[in-house]
Amino acid sequence: MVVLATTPAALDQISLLRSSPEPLFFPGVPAVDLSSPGAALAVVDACQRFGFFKVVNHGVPMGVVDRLEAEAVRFFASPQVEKDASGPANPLGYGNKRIGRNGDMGWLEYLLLAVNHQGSVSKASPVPSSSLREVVNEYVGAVRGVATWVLEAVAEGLLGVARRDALSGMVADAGSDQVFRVNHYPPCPLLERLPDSCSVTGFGEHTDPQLVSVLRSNGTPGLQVALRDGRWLPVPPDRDAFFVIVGDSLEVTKHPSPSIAYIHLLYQKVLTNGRMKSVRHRVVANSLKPRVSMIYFAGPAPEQRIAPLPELLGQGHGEQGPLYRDFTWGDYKKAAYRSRLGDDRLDPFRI
Ligand code: GA4
Repeated sequence: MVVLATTPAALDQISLLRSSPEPLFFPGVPAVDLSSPGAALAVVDACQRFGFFKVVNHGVPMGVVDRLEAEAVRFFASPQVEKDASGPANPLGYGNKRIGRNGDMGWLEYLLLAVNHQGSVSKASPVPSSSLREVVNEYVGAVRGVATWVLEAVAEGLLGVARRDALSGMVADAGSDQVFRVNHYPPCPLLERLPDSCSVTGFGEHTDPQLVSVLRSNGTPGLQVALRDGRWLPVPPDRDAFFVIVGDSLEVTKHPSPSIAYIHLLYQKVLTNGRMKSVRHRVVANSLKPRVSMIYFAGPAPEQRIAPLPELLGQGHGEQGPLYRDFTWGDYKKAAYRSRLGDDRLDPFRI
């Protein structure tokens, strides 16, 4: 974080970040072609190595994506008083600069909605208009297919075809906890008044608590992901692709035997003593162009136990006792909402 002698008042309480001094050498964000025969293996590999990848040839009609983007742009351009009618986000609804309940601030406004197990915005969510509700339903219905495909590929890669639904079933469950958010990062002209080495926080660094998140943005850059060595990698925007982010509840690691991959629900930290993590990511503001992103978060039902899948137990990798106590998604979510964005949310669950 950077501290300046005089910070413009509009940026009050929003953290400034130091930009990366030199461009990173990185071969690029892994891209998985969902229509290719090797897609399932590529997904498992990308989850293991980066916890982040993009999918192309995903089959989601671009018309649906464009319609949602247009509706979102219209909503965020509407008078403040109209937007405020769907807020403040608590946690659902329209939010402006404030993220969560514990003092996190970013250069953005957003709409956060709950989604039911059929992929429709839940009746209780404060949706500003019926046209927005309609297009969000259409979009979420399509994009959760991408999340399901990814979860099925991971389960099949690790457990075999008979258990293909071991993870996706948690999201299809009638009580599953799915969330959808649209973020609008307005241009931040104040950036021009800051030293070149400074960026403004759009959305502070964090990991997503759920299983997987599927993100799509317009062509404005800003998203960055943390590499395993802690350096931040700017992700070039791709309007036609979806970015998949591995969440806290789904972490993938490799057994010491190189050919066997294992998936663990949080449990892998026990195995690697915290060396492998779900991917930290953040968004930095842009001085000129607005960024619009839409993210679907696939979470299980509140009573779902977060523990290793039974097949993965007793396969010789239990050298160390569990470092985390048994807990459910409901427990984890409650704790997440008590945390700050950048916190290590697993901490209270350590034995
Ligand atoms: C991060 C992932 C999702 O955007 C989200 C976020 C939620 C919020 O914006 O209200 C949280 C954040 C997210 C993790 C910690 C808590 C809760 C803000 C925050 C400080 C909707 C979610 O599920 O967790």
